[in-house]
Amino acid sequence: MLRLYYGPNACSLASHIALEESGLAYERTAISIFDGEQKSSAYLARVPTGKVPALEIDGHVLTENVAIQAYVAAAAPSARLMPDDPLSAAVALSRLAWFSNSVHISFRHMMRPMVLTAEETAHAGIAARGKEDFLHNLRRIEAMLEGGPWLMGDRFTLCDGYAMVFFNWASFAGLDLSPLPALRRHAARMIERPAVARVLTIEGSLDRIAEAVR
Ligand SMILES: N[C@@H](CCC(=O)N[C@@H](CS)C(=O)NCC(=O)O)C(=O)O
Repeated sequence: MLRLYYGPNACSLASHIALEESGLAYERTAISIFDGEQKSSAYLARVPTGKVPALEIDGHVLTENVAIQAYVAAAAPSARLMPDDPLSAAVALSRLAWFSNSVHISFRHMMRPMVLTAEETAHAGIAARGKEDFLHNLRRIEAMLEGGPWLMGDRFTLCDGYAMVFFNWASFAGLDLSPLPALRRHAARMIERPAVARVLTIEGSLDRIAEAVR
């Protein structure tokens, strides 16, 4: 039995897309991170990190998008969510790790500088640097799409689902996406996938993304 704990429009979108694309049977529970539900005693009793995503697998709780995605890919080999050859699989894993440890963090600095310091005079500077880093990271993803149409070439992989998190956040933050045509084409291709469209509908962001790719 699988149950995904996710926050609508949070980074857990990467795991949500992986599960929906995998064809595995799973249940989902939305956690309202804007209301602080991830810090409730009920959630902390299940997921001590107090973060989303978390995947409950027969009572075992797995955290971290990269680990959840790797589990899903291994549990559903017929969905072919990772490249087949070892080098390409390692490159895909390297991209997933970078998404998690750098791209996510740059957006966090941009939107939530207060998590780094309570010193209010520092917030504008941290947010500005976060925005600069996030835009730089989006340009790197744009360059990765050069060989396209997917991030790892001719086939959808877990990397594409994770990249959707950042397109979603960029459109939510109202960033100018016109200098990133490949990223916009990628998002347009993503929302044509029935599994991705289902997830974005459930999370409430399909219409905004459809507008942003026009
Ligand atoms: N590296 C983790 C990051 C998890 C994370 O920071 N999740 C955020 C949502 S994007 C969260 O739960 N924030 C709520 C909080 O920190 O209170 C992963 O990729 O799973």
